[in-house]
Amino acid sequence: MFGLRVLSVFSVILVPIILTAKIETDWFETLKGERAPRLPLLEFDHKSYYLGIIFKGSYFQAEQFCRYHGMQLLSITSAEENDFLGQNVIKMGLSTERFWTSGSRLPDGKTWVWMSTGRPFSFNNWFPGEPNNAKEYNEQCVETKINKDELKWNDVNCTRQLYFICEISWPTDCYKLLEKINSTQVSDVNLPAGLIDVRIQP
Ligand code: GN1
Ligand code: CA
Repeated sequence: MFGLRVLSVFSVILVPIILTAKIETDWFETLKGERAPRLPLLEFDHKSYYLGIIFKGSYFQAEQFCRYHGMQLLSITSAEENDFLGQNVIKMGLSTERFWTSGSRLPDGKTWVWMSTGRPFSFNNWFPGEPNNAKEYNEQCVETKINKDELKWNDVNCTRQLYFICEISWPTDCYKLLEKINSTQVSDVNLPAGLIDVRIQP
């Protein structure tokens, strides 16, 4: 009888606690980088980027590599972001190289969208005369390359072998929380009820 009661206390109270702790640990591990990429990353706004020069591959192989590392192929949504990436490509001595973005018109054959987010282009920086589906090469994917110190975009056939840029967007809540924690002064911290403040008062 006593054993049964202990068992029911265990299952009703302890199991949910243990499960919750496990879920929270998993979430924290993910945030900390357990599943997040272990590649050298660039940071801008609420995104991190991997400028991939490990191998050249098709648009699909580039996307596969990014996904494998918990990221996605690049999307560029502002002139500031385009400039930031361009400056880093130049800094890394890769100005003559071409990189895949996630830009594509594969879904309907005509609308340029970022496959990483599903959004149509809100900003663009095409080379003059692009996109041109040159020589009917079935150019459905977007590469980017430095021209006059900035990244310009061009449509090319998705099977071309190029380097690529992966990205990961940090969820706004997460990002705001990290920002809040980072900017919190120890002297501003109020302890919740039940905790004893042991700080030496000035
Ligand atoms: C041409 O010269 P290049 O390779 O950067 C073409 C592009 C095509 C690309 C296909 C002005 O670019 O539109 O997508 O070849 N540029 C022009 O290989 O025609
Ligand atoms: Ca083109």
